[in-house]
Amino acid sequence: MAKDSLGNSPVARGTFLAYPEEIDPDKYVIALYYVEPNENTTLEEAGREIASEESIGTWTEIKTLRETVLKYAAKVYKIKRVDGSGLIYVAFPLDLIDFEGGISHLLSIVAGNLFGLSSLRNVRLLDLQLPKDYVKNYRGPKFGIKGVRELVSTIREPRPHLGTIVKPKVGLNPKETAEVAYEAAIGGVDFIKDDETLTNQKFNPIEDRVSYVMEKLDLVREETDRRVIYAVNITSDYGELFENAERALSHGANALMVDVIVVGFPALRALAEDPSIKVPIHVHRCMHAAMTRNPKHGVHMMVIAKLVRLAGGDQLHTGTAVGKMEKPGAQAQVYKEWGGVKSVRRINDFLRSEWYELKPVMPVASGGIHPAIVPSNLEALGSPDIQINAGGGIHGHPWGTRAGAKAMVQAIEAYLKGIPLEEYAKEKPELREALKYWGYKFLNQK
Ligand code: RUB
Repeated sequence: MAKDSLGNSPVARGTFLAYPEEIDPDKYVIALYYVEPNENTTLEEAGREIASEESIGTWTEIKTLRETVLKYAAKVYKIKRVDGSGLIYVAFPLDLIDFEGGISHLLSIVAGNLFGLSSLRNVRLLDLQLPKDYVKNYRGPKFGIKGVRELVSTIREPRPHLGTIVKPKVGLNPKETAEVAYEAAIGGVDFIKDDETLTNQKFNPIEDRVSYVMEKLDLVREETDRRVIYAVNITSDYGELFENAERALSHGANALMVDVIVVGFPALRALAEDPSIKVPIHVHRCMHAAMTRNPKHGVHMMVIAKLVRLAGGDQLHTGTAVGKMEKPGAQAQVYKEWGGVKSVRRINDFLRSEWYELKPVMPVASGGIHPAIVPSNLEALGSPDIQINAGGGIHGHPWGTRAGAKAMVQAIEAYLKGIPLEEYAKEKPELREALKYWGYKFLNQK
């Protein structure tokens, strides 16, 4: 007899199982899991263990499981099996969830103890379907795609935005940072950001950095009539996070940036909902791969994207089609559509789509991008509502940052005009040089 830690009593069986037609998606949060149970555990048992552990159950039958408690039980209502593993849909009743508790409470349920259950060899939260009654408790992005476009005047003729990360990652002083920012902005970028590890270190404090960079960007505005956004990385523990925001804003910052996984979704939400913060928030995701990279275990980037939209990020890194970072893995037969470049596109399309009242979020492709791989990225990831960020792919140009930015602008133009890069490069020396220097690095990398 297969191990069944819930016991085989009719109560245990009925409590955590439902027929699909019994689940009204307006009344449940629905979580989709990829599950590989351990030997001696069936998929159905695995599903019931998740539903039980994350709602009203425990490892044994208990005397305090009263009739009045049963309505809070999560229910497994659909299982798709393939070779011992499978996809399991679990519906969590809305009454189980503390709406005031926000994302932390939601995660403690749908992504809580279940990851450590010994009966599961692997389990990955692939997606969350959140009903309107839940989503309406969140304000989402203040700016969203449209708001960011308004700032850089690309509303009338939408095109992909070009961003850069000041490089080297750390080590420059505020004046040197501002010099690099000026060169990139004059070269044509719409957006400049700090790298994920530069915050308020002694060698480059936020106040000085922001003052110098914004001075240079004001100059760019006078010279070119273009407004360029600078997202200041304020990532830090909670109290300091708001101190950093204040330091940046009081010195003229026109955007903020946070590393969402390390500061936490509630911190992002608190920033986005703070009425004194009247600038867009760029969301970096360093450390996400600790939970998103393994195709069998962890949390899919789609879930992180949904939570960032709830929390109020205006722009979010979602990955590249071609670049230096790995794509989400897709070995598992059973859910191919959740892996690879297709899944990045799927996330981007979610961020761009209508989602109740919450504004769309600008997806950001970043990581090893240089001109030659711009068309493949735009084609695969969707355009024009996307920002392409290049760090090394701009500052590493043999002629320097300004030429590097120009080459990237030219690559985007070529794609939008439907002209092959090599042909467009005949009239564009910066692009020609970039193609000569980097070739098609990363293009055929698996
Ligand atoms: C960009 C960079 C970013 C990564 C993050 O620099 O390193 O931090 O893109 O990855 P460069 P992701 O352009 O020189 O590679 O966007 O996938 O989270």
